[in-house]
Amino acid sequence: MAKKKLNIAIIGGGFMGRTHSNAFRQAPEFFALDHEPVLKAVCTRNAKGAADFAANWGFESSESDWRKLIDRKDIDLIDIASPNDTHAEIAIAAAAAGKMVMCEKPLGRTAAEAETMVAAVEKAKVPNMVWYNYRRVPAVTMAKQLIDEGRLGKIFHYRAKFLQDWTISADVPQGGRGTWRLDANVAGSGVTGDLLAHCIDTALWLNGGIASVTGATETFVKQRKHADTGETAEVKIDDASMFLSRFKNGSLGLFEATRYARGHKALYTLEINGEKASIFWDLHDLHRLQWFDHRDEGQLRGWRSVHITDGEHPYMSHWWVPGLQIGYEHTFIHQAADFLAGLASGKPASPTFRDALATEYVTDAVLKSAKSGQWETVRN
Ligand code: SOE
Repeated sequence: MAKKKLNIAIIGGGFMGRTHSNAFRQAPEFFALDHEPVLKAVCTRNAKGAADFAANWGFESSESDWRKLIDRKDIDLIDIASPNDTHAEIAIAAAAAGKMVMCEKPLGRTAAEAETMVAAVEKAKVPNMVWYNYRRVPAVTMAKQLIDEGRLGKIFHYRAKFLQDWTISADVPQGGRGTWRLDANVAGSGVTGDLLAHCIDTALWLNGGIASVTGATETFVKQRKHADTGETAEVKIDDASMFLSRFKNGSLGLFEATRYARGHKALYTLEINGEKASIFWDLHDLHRLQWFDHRDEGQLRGWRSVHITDGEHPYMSHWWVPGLQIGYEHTFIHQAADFLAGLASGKPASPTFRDALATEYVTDAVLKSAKSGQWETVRN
């Protein structure tokens, strides 16, 4: 059967533009899909940069004005991989033009902004998805399966952290290429929207909704030079953020994200403790799932380190032979494949924009609580 061509335009040629381009290139090579992704166009602000990116990744054309892509009849899907302050405007215009929309996380800079994006894709009834890639680490997907099968029993605790150390120096500017995450106007928030959002998305998926939170944030470096203006200005993002939560299922949550954990570059870990069993996962050892089962024979009871590389593990039958592991970029390939499979089956892959809005409600409540010093109810 001839495959249906799906013409894709990616907006953004940075780190995420690369992960998404690679995902759409690789997905049809490893997954049997009805759709054939076609890299039609890439857009970055700099025309030469866009042309170079297009040549490197095999895009048919390049642009420096994203609006031209929205007007093009030969584009089916707009994939937003540009900084956070561009997400809403592009997504709303793309949906109004009847295009499918995929968006890098976080969906919006605030929940209010994200709501406008959800309304736009739902009004236009266009397929949509947010790139919360860590759901598609095979070990994390497997954790979801084990929880859904009831193997952990009642869940008591959910614990997650995402630690980095790249902004400790006061010389790192705010704003500009590579450092826009430090500019609140562009990013919305600091580690709450950038890193905790990953932890929250995974938590909501694995352990269900969060009812209330109490949090604290800190901005350790108060002033930084702005890369665009050269002026030193107040830093308005949170450098570190932590919160306690009550999940709707009665379990307690403990979350932390920071860019000031010296020695840690991207340490995302999560642990879930249930009545019958516990799970631990670590991004630096992403192909392993640590599993403790209280039902094991007493003398031999202990933590097992399961190498998630067998054909029977999630996604792994699509890759090499048992025992050979895959990595970070594969999470994006899995997500692209799931999105395309969802188009064919009519069963949308998650997280949709609406699913991702739930994360925004939590991050908004954490930031509100950091200001109020109170427990805050999470909108649902
Ligand atoms: C920040 O450094 C960052 O690149 C995040 O923006 C990504 O979402 C995360 O996966 C890795 O760290």
